[in-house]
Amino acid sequence: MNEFEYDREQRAAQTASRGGLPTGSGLPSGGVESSAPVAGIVKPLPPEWFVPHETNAEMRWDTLRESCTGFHVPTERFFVRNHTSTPVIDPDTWRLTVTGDGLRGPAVRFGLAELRRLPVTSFSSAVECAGNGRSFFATQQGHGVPGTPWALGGIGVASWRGVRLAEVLRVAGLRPEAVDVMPVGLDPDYVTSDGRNLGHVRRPLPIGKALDDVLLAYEMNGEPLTPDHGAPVRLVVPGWVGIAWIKWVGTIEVAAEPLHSPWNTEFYRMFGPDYPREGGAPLAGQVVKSAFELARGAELAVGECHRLHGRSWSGAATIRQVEVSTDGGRGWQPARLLDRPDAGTWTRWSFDWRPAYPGPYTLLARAGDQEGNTQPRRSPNNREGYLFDAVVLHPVIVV
Ligand SMILES: Nc1nc2c(c(=O)[nH]1)N[C@H]1C(S)=C(S)[C@@H](COP(=O)(O)O)O[C@H]1N2
Ligand SMILES: [Mo]
Repeated sequence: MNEFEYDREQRAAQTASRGGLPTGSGLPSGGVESSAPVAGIVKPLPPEWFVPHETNAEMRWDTLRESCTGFHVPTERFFVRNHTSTPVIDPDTWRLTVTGDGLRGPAVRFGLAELRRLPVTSFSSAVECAGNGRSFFATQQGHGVPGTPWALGGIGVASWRGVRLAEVLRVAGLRPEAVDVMPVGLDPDYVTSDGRNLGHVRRPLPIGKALDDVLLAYEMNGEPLTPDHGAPVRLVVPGWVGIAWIKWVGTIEVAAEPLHSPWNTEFYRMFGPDYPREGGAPLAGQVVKSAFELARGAELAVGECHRLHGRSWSGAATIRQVEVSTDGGRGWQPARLLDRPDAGTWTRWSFDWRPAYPGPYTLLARAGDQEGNTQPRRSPNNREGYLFDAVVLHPVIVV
């Protein structure tokens, strides 16, 4: 059995046995301590696991290892990105309505039990906010941007189980003329800071992607979806920015002409001097990123061997290689990949380092994927701070 097979087994075991809070180190004695709750998020947000940002909760990378979480992020510690607040929906009375002129006939409604009777598909995939890494535009590129100041914890990988959107559209009677599909969330209307009510969170998806690999998921990590992650049903859109992964889906509009919403016109496009006035194309695929499972500013003992861990991912293709620099980017050495790279998820890696001298160091990790996408020194500046893919400087102190 090679290292990848070993890892795959661990991964399968983890999916099978998930549930409950991680035990062991990483938590203060007495269990999970709750931080100040984030308005609108239902689950507890212990400060060991999350950094709160307004209505959102960022996953902490530095405590991922201590609790032996493995390949998938347990649902309890998965990041949450809410435009408004988590609705708690009764799965027994919930209905999905599929409607629009992209269908041959009238609207079709599905209950949860009906969806569960359709062919089942499951796979692992990363959901990542388009703004993940946004704070580094300011700290590394001197380009301050509004919006949630994510470090790198606006991402999580879970196993998802559900029915293909293609199957549901087929049952609903899709016309060949259909071009766009718009899932609409059941969370409260989104009102901007200047008081405009933009209605329910919703974003059109081109029919090509909708019929390709998109899932209407009702399970995450082997359990029914939890309220914060879209119960009873959310979209899973492999490789695409998180906003495409609409949670709490109530309606799906299928149209024979292009659809628009503020989430594909006003937001989630690249804006700024380098882009057209109406913005670049609606954001679709995610970029390449890498993260250390280590605190920023961590103290490491001089002369000892440290096994550094991290993960790299790309929305476009499987990870091809990961390199680490311990001297601020002058020298690079390959990291050891711990997973067989797989499209749509992350690849874990490790790197052994024995620092010879005390003092401050800057660690860097950079990955490339099979399509030749890599991590540049600078990301394209854009007004909203989307798609930060540059190499992140990770300061540590050797003592
Ligand atoms: N209905 C609805 N769906 C939504 C959102 C939302 O606010 N409302 N946020 C989106 C964004 S921006 C992201 S990044 C992901 C986050 O998924 P998670 O909270 O399960 O991690 O959900 C997406 N789906
Ligand atoms: Mo997002």
